[in-house]
Amino acid sequence: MDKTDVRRSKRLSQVLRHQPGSVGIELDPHGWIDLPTLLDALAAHGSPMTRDDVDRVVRGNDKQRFEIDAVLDRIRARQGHTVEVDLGLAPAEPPAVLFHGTPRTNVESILASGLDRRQRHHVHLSPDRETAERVGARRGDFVVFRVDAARMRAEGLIFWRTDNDVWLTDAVPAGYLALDL
Ligand code: HQG
Repeated sequence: MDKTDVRRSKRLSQVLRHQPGSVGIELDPHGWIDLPTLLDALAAHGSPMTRDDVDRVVRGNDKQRFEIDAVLDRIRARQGHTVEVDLGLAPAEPPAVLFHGTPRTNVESILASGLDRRQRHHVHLSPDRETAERVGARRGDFVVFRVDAARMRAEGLIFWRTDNDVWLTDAVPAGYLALDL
């Protein structure tokens, strides 16, 4: 994906996850917005994109962040929202171990109080160490935690899986976490 498309992708993330109001739109309760409405709104707020641009950004997205519903001609972010949305995900059985990459500066606080969802709706967990490394590396020097998902499940905690293989849960208490050295 070239630089301009990365910029378009970031703009779509901002509007579809965090600030639909910044271009004067409202998402439906499940996070969807009609594509023609979105394109008009982006054009009216200084970030014009064509339908082809959006299709290309959705298709070429490294993490498949967005989904298009071709039947109803609408789009949404698959996860990562800070605005209230119900993604309609069904609880799912996670792998026995999940991973979470985070800046090294967070270690002490996470070991003391566990992982919490911060601005997002859920804690985001990765199915493999490599993905967690990429998430952690977004902010520089990082560590990776192992999450004992099997024991969390056995003890009644719930997980959801997004279509792009991100595992979500409400919180990870410190007792289920270990640094993956
Ligand atoms: C940390 C990106 C201290 C947590 C990525 C993380 C991911 C704590 C940060 C997705 C803490 C929140 C999500 C505690 C949590 N003390 N720090 N008690 N509890 N944290 O961005 O997981 O590109 O909201 O470790 O690739 O980093 O947006 O979550 O460092 O998949 O598609 O608080 O976002 O995907 O940061 O990233 P974030 P995240 P996209």
